[in-house]
Amino acid sequence: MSDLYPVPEGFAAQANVGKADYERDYAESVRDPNAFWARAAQRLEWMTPPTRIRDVSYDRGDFRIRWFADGELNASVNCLDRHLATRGDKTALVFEPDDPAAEPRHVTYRELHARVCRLANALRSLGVGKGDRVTIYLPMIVEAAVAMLACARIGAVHTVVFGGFSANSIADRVRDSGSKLVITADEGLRGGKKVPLKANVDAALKLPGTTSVETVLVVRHTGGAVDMQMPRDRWYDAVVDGQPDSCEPERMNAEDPLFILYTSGSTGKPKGVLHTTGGYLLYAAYTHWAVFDLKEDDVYWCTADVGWVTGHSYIVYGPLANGATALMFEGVPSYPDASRFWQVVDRHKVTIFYTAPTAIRALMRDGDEPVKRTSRASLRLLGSVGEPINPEAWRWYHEVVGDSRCPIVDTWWQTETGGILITPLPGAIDAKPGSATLPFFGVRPAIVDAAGNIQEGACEGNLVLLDSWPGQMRTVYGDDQRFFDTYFSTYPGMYFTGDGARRDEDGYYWITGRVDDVINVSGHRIGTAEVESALVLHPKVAEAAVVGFPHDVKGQGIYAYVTLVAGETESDELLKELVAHVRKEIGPIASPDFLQWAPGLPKTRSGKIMRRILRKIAENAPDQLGDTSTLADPSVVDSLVKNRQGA
Ligand code: 6R9
Repeated sequence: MSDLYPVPEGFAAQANVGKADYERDYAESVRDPNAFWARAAQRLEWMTPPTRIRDVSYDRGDFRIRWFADGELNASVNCLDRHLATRGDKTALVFEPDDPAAEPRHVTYRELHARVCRLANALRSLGVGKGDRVTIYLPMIVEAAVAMLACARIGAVHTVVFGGFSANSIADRVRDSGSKLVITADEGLRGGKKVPLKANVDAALKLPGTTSVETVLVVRHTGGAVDMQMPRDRWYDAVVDGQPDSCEPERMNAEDPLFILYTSGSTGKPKGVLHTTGGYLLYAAYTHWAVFDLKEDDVYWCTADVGWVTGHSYIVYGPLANGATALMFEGVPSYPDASRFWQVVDRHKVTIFYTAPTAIRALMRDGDEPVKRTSRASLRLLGSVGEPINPEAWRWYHEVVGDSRCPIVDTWWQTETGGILITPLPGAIDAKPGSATLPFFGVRPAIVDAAGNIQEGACEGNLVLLDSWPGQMRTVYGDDQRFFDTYFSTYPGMYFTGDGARRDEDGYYWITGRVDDVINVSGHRIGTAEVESALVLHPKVAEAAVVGFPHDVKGQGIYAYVTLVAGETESDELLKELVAHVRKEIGPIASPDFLQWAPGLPKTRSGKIMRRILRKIAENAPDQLGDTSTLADPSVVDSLVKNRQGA
């Protein structure tokens, strides 16, 4: 096959996992998962080593997912204490500020350990203990990692909320998790613009159902003015400085919760994805070491935000559990210009770089010059995550960014999976642009048809996983039934990913995108139902239908059809007001790209909105509407086609 990028020989010769290792270990991992994962578990430092390894059933009535269930450990000890003897003076985190003229900072493992211990002690002094929930709403600063690890140290369950979410979204997450404490900052800084984090928290905590929060810790970051509401609000420094810089870690069972992270699904409010301590940490660490071919001297940079799962697993837990040097970048790829990423690479001699296709596509539009004016000689491996990468962007990433020298790992996974499931191992698996290639150890993907029949050979259908892996989510926080219904009821006995995929004649997987009502906007998951609920909350909106459409840079954009309450008039002002309303309800990341007035929506006679038709109109393919004979009123379609928005 011509479009194959073989593993470069030099890379293969030094790789952590070679071709023969992959083939042998993968075979063992699926033949005898207990033996395989018992051995893998030795990567972590356990207070009580596990003797029970895999305990899983996907069957209704007998449903359980447990890994290492009699083991005990502490995640922060694994990420910090155990490195002190050998890596105490090694840089754990490099902080690159938004402003390129500001000084970067280097935090050693010893310093990070002390900072985590001080905050952990402070949290205990504020009455936070094992099992309590803590909401973290911080910019990409070192304190975000410190806060996560301090929670882990005392057994508190963190729930990080991305800084691009609004007050309403914070309130939803605080309410659902029952958080006792919130850690935020005065303001964030992105691309020179201030983000009013503390003000958003203040607004969130005025909303009903948020009284569980007793304390708000505020990191002084930009120095901007904030309202401090005493005694609820405390300056982070005032509470943390003066605490002892050692702190007894909590003994956690492997199956004790580590964190909750909210993510969008096809129905209702975002789900609280719950991950536990042992399996998650092992899976994040193991994949980070194998997929990124981690070596002691690497400088590793993942450009994700800690508010997403990629930041959890591949900025904080995986890299730090492995004793790596990880870079945290506060800013955005386009500030002050399109060369920023590569300047940061040169400045810190980054060797491994992991980003999202949307960033690559955006930078590609600015041409090769902003890349070529930098050296990038330190780079040896590139990664991609968050959405399918189109072959054109893959080749540009490979040829222009990586000077045709660096392998690319296209890593497929989800918030729910905790870590990477399908990916090339860079020293073992030849790449094909646009394919996530083959499964990681222990992962058993399959493709099923609509009826759930497993397909053989080259085929296309829905992607399922036939067995568990240690990093799998354990439940939807507070809603075991929703967990089972969402992931295990569509195809009994299998985990349904919500993604479609194709498998080629070499057994390589090509993820084709979501097959449910989830839109992937710049790698961020947004449920159409969430945007619709936000729109209908507006008093002038009677009904709304939201679909995704192909977008050159974002992958997918958001297209909203809105029917007004009788008597209300369509106007450009109202259109702007509705977009602003969605930003307020969910956050800027959910802003519709296009909003079209819909005097009527295409519905079946039983009243179901036919999104298939709305998607085709949004993507400007009115000749592909398909069967419209079941429509209650076919005339609404003509008027929608005629008034379509966008290019
Ligand atoms: C890690 C993360 C998960 C959804 C997933 C899929 C899409 C992620 C991908 C990819 C194709 C890749 N996705 N990585 N699609 N190729 N390499 O992104 O988690 O935010 O939960 O999104 O993202 O559709 O189902 P999350």
